[in-house]
Amino acid sequence: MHAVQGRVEATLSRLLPPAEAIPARLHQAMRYVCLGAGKRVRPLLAFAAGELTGASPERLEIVASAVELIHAYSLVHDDLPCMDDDVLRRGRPTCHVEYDEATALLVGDSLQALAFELLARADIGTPQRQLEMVRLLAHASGSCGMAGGQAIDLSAVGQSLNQPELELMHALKTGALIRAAVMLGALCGAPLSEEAGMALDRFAKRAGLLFQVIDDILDCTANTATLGKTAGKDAAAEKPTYVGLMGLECAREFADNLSTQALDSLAIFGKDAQRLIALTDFITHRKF
Ligand code: GRG
Repeated sequence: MHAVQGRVEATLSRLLPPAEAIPARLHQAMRYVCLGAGKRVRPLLAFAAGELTGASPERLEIVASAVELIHAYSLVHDDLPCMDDDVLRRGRPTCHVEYDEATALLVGDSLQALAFELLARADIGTPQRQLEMVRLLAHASGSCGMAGGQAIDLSAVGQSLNQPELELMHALKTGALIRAAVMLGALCGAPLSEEAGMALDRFAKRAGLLFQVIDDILDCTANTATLGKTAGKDAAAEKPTYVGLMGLECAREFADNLSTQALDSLAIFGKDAQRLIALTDFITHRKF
């Protein structure tokens, strides 16, 4: 994990515009939000999925970075006063606090654009494969994916959602990008059989939901210093969560079941799925 995290940090640092390049303030802010922190869960998943298809690390570092750029953009926009209005992210002042709102907006826009530029320009497969990757990441990020999930999240404040509604919101807001990370990693290597591709997609969906259920649990059980972001925000903002819906104990049980189901979907890959198995364990037991 440390090796992949280090590699992604180095790749992002190489691919982001230098801090002194004009417009320097924007480029400094882009580097501020992307470098030096973050668990890099999505890149780790991309690398682990890539192992199943024999993908090269040179290709994987590009798609992993593209997904991480989209993730970083989403966090910057999510923290803005017009959205979740938060002042702390990854243990540091949020982008609009450290810089200003207009810069934060442009940072998000620029990171999103850079993600697609990377997928389009780097040598990561045949042109047809690259087009498929661009389509996959765009769909996962847009109104039928992450941005759509965020819209549902914003409109659900103060509402009570039932389990299928909550699941849809999280499948879009958090799950879509996690799923894309897994599938993009796999797409960097040899094609999977239809059966294996479906099994991997099942895994990715379950891992995405698991990630979010754990996030809900941590929001009400961990403290701000450990999380590196403001704890207890969901309840304070009257957001529907798994803990709110089913209580803490049932949410934990639900997470354990999802973890087992995610691991079950990997059975078809045998020992090749070792890293995805380890990551599932990491996601299930993470403390921040
Ligand atoms: C603004 C278009 C737009 C989308 C925002 C993903 C998202 C939608 C908002 C993030 C808010 C949030 C706290 C969501 C819960 C799950 C989540 C994505 C947590 C943060 O991801 P981690 O834990 O963060 O992987 P690090 O900092 O480790 O990268």
